Amino acid sequence: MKSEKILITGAGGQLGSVLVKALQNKFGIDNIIASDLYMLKDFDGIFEQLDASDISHLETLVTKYKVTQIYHLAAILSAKGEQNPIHTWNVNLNTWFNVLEISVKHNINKVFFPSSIAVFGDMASKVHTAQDSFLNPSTVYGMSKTAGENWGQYYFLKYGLDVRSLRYPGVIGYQSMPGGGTTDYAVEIYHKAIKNEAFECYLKDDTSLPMIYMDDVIRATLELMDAPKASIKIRTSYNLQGISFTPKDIVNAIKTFYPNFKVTYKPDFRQDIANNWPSSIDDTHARTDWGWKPNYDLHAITKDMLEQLEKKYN
Ligand code: NAD
Ligand code: AKB
Repeated sequence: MKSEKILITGAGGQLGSVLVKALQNKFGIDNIIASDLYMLKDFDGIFEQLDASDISHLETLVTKYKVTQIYHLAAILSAKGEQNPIHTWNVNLNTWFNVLEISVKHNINKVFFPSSIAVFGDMASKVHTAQDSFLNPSTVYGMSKTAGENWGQYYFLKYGLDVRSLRYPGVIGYQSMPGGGTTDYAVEIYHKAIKNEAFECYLKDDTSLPMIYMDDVIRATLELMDAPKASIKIRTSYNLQGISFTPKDIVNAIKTFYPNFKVTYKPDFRQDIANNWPSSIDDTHARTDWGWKPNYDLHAITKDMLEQLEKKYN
């Protein structure tokens, strides 16, 4: 196998911190260049401080390490993005333009762009939302992901750049904390349960959203990036489903392990965001084109989260 040199932007985030380790295991620690706005504490491997809005610094790193693949994770997520919409648009799209331009200029082999269920709005059907649904996102984050998907496809069609992308559901993992999304409650709730603290949920108890466990989402990403080029039929972004559940479902699952766990509900602005998102996703194309299949259901997620967090806190 030809050796790869892989640059990851936004590597210090919820996903990046786990994806970097998976890539280090797969390709070797010396072939992975993690980068983020801020230095990471106790990082094992190659790390570069990089604001991906700075195209000349991005190019310097691509040249310095002879980068062959880029995973562009840097972004501002849905809830945080609403606090400063224009800034969110600029960060999410300008960093992406920089990655696309530098990738073409330096003949990068493959580029990964994480999109989101946030691309859907109230004109898509809520249940089993289809791949080719009409996209009318309600957040600036969703707007930036919708535009980002189309820019990825444009670079594929116009320059032959091998851009691959997934519409991630909300990601749940014990390894890292989420960074300002609408689905963050589904991670925070496990930390509260483990610490024997009550949880105040900012979504209503019956709000069903598509979610995915960290192991599954990392595997999906690596499987997509490993798939033969000819099997990648969608160059905007693939729908991806893990499992759908409501806050009430997750509370019931936690209560099978911690019967005294207490939750109250106080919906805030994130409820409006969630109301516009699908409750489940039709990912037939991912299953057919490159063999996607999730492994974790809510019980398996809950069991693993609680076991792993117990080790972390105790
Ligand atoms: P996160 O907020 O935890 O991490 C994002 C990282 O990007 C942060 O470490 C931040 O410092 C960095 N960043 C922000 N601006 C930057 C810039 N200008 N230059 C360089 N780095 C910058 O997000 P995450 O959950 O790890 O998500 C990673 C990607 O996956 C994002 O593109 C996100 O939209 C997408 N995604 C995540 C989820 C999820 O549930 N976590 C779901 C759907 C899509
Ligand atoms: C968010 O809630 O913003 C993210 C996402 C689903 O894109 N977790």
